[in-house]
Amino acid sequence: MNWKASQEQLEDWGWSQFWDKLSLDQIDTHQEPARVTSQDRDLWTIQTVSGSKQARVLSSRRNSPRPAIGDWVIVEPGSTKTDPWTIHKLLPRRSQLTRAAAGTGDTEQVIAANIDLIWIVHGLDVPLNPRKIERYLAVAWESGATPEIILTKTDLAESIEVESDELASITAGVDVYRVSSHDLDSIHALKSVLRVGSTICLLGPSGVGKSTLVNALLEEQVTITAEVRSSDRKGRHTTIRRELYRIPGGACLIDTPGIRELRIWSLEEGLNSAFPDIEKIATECRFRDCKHESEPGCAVISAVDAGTLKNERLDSFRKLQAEAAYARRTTDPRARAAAVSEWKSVKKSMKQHPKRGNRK
Ligand SMILES: Nc1nc2c(ncn2[C@@H]2O[C@H](COP(=O)(O)OP(=O)(O)OP(=O)(O)O)[C@@H](O)[C@H]2O)c(=O)[nH]1
Ligand SMILES: [Mg+2]
Ligand SMILES: [Zn+2]
Repeated sequence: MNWKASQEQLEDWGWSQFWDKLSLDQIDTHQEPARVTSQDRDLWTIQTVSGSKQARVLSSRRNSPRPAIGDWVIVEPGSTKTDPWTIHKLLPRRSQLTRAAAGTGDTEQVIAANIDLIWIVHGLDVPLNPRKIERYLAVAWESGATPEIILTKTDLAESIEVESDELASITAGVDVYRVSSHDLDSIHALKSVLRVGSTICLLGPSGVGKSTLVNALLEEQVTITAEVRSSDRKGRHTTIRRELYRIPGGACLIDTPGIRELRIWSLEEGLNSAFPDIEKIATECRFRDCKHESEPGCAVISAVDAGTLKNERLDSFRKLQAEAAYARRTTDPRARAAAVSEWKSVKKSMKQHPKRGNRK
């Protein structure tokens, strides 16, 4: 099938001019673009102009990046109808949501690629943890997509106004939506702001209602949900695989498994975007590279002393900053080398000041 003639179908799945320009000279006549919608080990499900297919990666190059959910790839049909398709190439990503993989944390895990929005989902049946939301916001901004906060289970919220006060201080400039699966109007209101062809990745701990929301927006049971534990309202990690769904005539939604711990893989601009208040105050610091720890003339520390910035928020900022620096040191060889030489000069200066070095 000539994919060019049916390109509109791909636009519903998020294809845009961005890749059109890039891929024109990369696609052979027997190849076509497709979007990765799910993955089960070495088998990917892709959306092509002729529907959903199974595909494998051409394994000739060992270290080439593996496709993530949401990736656009160049594919070729299998030799028979039942053969899986072949993924030849990964097209450049417009955005990518990453974290450090579970375990030692020294490998990158791409949660989703080519996303426009990230929905940070929190269930109002449990107290809101502002520090957790800050972490999610920083990671989300870092991806290149725009974060939004989705508060679910409004029907179970006891003190929603208290929650909103606390939330307002950490989510300045971020849209916040409140929904309940028992209130269809709230679901329709959310659905009405979705852009056709845009891609949204849902992110949050287990049991907050991500899959319930996906089903509600699709008006179809596409993914399973399960009750939370009644003792502590913790979820049961029901969704085990990331999957991209399309609302007919609407946006694409990526449902993800509940996150136990969102570890930082890389964090640069995302940190400032999540803490615009600190970024603004920091322009007044005496030193441009002020870390807001104990430097003289630090405007951020002054703001905490003056009570205009919450200490917990600065702590949270520093913690993420330190975690990002740690991740850089342990993963990027160049950054690691720089950190080592910095450490050497610290040790050297301690030798030059033996008293300080020996002081107990
Ligand atoms: N009362 C109420 N219950 C909800 C709402 N949204 C979800 N739930 C319930 O919360 C439980 C967990 O929902 P899921 O959609 O499975 O949660 P999840 O975030 O997908 O969880 P994981 O897949 O484990 O990450 C289910 O019993 C849902 O019925 C809501 O707005 N109100
Ligand atoms: Mg789920
Ligand atoms: Zn400072």
